[in-house]
Amino acid sequence: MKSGPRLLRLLVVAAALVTSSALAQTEIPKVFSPVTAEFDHERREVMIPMRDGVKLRAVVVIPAGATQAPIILSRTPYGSKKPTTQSSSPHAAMVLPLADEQLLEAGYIRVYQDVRGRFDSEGDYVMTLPLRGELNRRKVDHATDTYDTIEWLLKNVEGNNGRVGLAGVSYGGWLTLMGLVDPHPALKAAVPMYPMVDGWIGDDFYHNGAFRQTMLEWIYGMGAHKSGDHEVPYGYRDLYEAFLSAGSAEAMARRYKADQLPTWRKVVDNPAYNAFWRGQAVQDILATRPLRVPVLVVHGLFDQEDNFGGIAAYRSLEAKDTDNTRVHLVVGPWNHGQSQREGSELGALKWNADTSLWFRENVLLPFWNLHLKGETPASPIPPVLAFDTGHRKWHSFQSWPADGAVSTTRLHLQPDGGLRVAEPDAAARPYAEYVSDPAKPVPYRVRPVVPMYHADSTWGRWLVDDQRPFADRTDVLVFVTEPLTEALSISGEVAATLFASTTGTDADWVVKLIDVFPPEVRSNPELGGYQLMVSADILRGRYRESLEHPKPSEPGVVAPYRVRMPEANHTFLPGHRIMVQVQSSWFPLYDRNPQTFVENIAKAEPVNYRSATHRIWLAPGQASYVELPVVGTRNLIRTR
Ligand code: PG9
Repeated sequence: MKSGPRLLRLLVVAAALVTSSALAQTEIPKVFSPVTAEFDHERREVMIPMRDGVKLRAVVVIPAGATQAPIILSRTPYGSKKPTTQSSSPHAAMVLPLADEQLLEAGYIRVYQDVRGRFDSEGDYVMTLPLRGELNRRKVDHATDTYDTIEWLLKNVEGNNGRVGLAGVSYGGWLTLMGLVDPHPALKAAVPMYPMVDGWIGDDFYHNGAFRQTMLEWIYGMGAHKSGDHEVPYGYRDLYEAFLSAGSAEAMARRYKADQLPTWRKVVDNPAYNAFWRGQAVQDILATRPLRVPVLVVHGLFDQEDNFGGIAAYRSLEAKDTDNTRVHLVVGPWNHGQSQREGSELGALKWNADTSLWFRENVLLPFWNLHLKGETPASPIPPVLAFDTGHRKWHSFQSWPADGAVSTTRLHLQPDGGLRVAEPDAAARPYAEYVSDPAKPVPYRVRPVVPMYHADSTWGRWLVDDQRPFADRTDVLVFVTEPLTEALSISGEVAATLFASTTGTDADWVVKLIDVFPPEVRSNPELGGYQLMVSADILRGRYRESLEHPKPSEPGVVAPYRVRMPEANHTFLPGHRIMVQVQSSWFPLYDRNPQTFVENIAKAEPVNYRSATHRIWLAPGQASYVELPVVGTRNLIRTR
């Protein structure tokens, strides 16, 4: 006779079941079609089959009503979806990267594609997969993938006019150069921007043999996960502290298990310029191929990642451009990739105009329009267009640098700290010396050195950092001219020859060519007394005689060390001074030279790191100097 409470309990249970089943039901419809009627474009995600059966993901953005539209293809290891889904808007220009705005307005079809093995593409990822041959035994490479992609796009994207352009930045710039090897006949123009060309000489991995160990971050991002979903869990805000506490580059990688990543192994286990690096040096590959496609190479004078590749690729391509009409070079005041973004300033430097937008509207778009639409540009695209980072003006030339009107001028480092054309006289103390202590390496930036890809990283600006904080260190030598009475312009290759000796058996040599601004600058007070690097690089001393066969230094013996430095295009204005700083570490960007010769510096043991005294010789016959490519016939630097 207790049916009342039992009934109530049953009712409660039933109600709970009804509620929970209602909650369990998904509120997302199986099919939901967003409103696209107002869209000015159609966005398609497709899988494109390659000749080996592997399918590569591409995103195709087609302007509404496209007919006779050329296609511009960018291939990327960084994700094709990211640049094509940045915001929600019916307007393609609001969705695609800023630099696509002009292309969309001009009615181009835009395609982004994931390279094999990355993001939504099938197949295996290999870091900068070499062309088929010694270093790649497969039947495919990025040349064939580009070819197969173009073939498919022409047949499957309606409204195209049968003409394709290929473009990309950095890794994408390298991919663009790969696409020029046995190109598809429909490939009518290419724009490699800031391309990685030689990973050992002066691009991402080594500079003149010195290892850029902070590439750990990139290698980890690319190698630990197909879609870059892992970042190095550094646990440090200051990479100076992180790398110093680990010891060698290899010890640092071990800390995060990155030493197991195949890309890390390849880069670190090939420390010299051997067949691995030489066999994929793109400037050499391009030199052996005919020029079939018009090319516009984009190079940044403050490119913190690939400041060798652009001009090196240009030189190889230009050698085949017999009538000087098909290969162009644009040298801008940009950091890595900046021509694709805003370009009015870089750090403390202000150009008083958006140099990037100007370039995209007045050079890049006319180049595409000429080759992909057959439209004659309003004014001819010059073979070379270069921005002078001192005068802050564009100049056009027939050839790089400065139409060949350049003569090499040596500026000698002087025992009194001066920098003059004349060799120093015999001096009582014909050298300058410093103690280089691996326990206290010279930072390449003011600390904290924030990880490259951190949200608040300013890595992209480091080449324009003020060098004053380093000039005061006892392990940095400084040589400087008097204030200039006349402007001095340089254009092209910069180098330094140091006659040096060390108490150790190996050393690194860093040379920085600096424009010292006058003590006050009315138009930009931040630049008062600023020390701006115009060209700077590092040489691992063991490669002074051979890039392939390293050799120890003999303690106390003076030897010449030639430091190849990035090309410049700069005017030192009257009232400015030219400075050279010399030091033996640039940490943690480059791993520390232990200063005792070991087989592989990346794997040095703690006992190998020793303090050493380095001497830079400033004597007749052993006079250290920088070589400046001075524009014009003048080769004397007059000072006040
Ligand atoms: N500098 C990057 C990179 C290119 C090629 C190889 C390794 C790194 C990049 O920006 O893509």
